[in-house]
Amino acid sequence: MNKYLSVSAPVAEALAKGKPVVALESTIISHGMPYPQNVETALKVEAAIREAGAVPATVAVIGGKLKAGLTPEEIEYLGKKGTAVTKASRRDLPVLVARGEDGATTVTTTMIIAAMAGIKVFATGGIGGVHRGAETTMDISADLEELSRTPVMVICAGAKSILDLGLTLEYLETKGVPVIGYGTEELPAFYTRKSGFRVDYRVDTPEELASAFKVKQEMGLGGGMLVTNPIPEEYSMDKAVIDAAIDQAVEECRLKGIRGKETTPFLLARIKDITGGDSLEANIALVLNNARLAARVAACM
Ligand code: PSU
Ligand code: MN
Repeated sequence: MNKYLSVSAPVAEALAKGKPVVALESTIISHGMPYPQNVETALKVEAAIREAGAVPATVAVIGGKLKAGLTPEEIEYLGKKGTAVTKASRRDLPVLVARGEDGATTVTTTMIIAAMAGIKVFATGGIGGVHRGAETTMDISADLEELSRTPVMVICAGAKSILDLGLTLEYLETKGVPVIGYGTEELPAFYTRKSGFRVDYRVDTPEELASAFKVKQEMGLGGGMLVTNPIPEEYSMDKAVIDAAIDQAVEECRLKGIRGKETTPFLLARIKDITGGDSLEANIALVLNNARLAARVAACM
């Protein structure tokens, strides 16, 4: 086992016994939602995974340790500290760990730590991707690169149209990452079930997701797989409302000159403020939905 890795007792026990385990990220806690809803949601998502018969492994860097599996106290600590916790992508891990600091893991670093621990399935809300205007800013999330190299299945609700969804799909194609629609031919756009873009394959059962992932690893192709699971109908938002909020947030981001790792957290917070509580409710519902699917897929592995 990697000397910097620390797997919690329940997660270690489940892995040793071959029981299903689902990884969860922590940037969604620190940077993705306000306190205390972030902590409540994180605990609810863990509970949903347990109810579905799997063991949750929320991932973070705490005191320089790469943690797979947090206690409720550790989740509360990260949630309260909020954006004061370093948002940790691949490039941040060396210095954070060497200094013994804390970090909230993005999709990228959650995949890295999950893979180190031997966890194959990871549920979240949305992934990073190619930002709008990337043809000049070159702002492309490290999440896409990680999906191409690290063998973890990421189950999300698609990507928000804060990103250029067409370019995000092009990038994933170039990198050889399969983009699967769960019960849909169309890429979901996080708050809405449709985006106007097609996924590579539609898959309708957890068994088939698990089997495609297994075949990918057995062929030696390496890398991950992206499963996009549409938000439940009853929580999906009005496309015109959410698109207007996103356009406004993207424009404010440009005018303020916000760049780099601050971009995504800024956009997420602005969208939440512009749309009031509606987007937060949708966000919570879709994460729970993804966690339940992830638990079922993990059980098939
Ligand atoms: N997109 C969302 N919600 C999120 C994130 C992205 O809809 O919470 C977070 C995830 O942790 C993701 C990260 O991995 O932001 C991507 O950040 P960046 O765009 O800076 O790579
Ligand atoms: Mn970026």
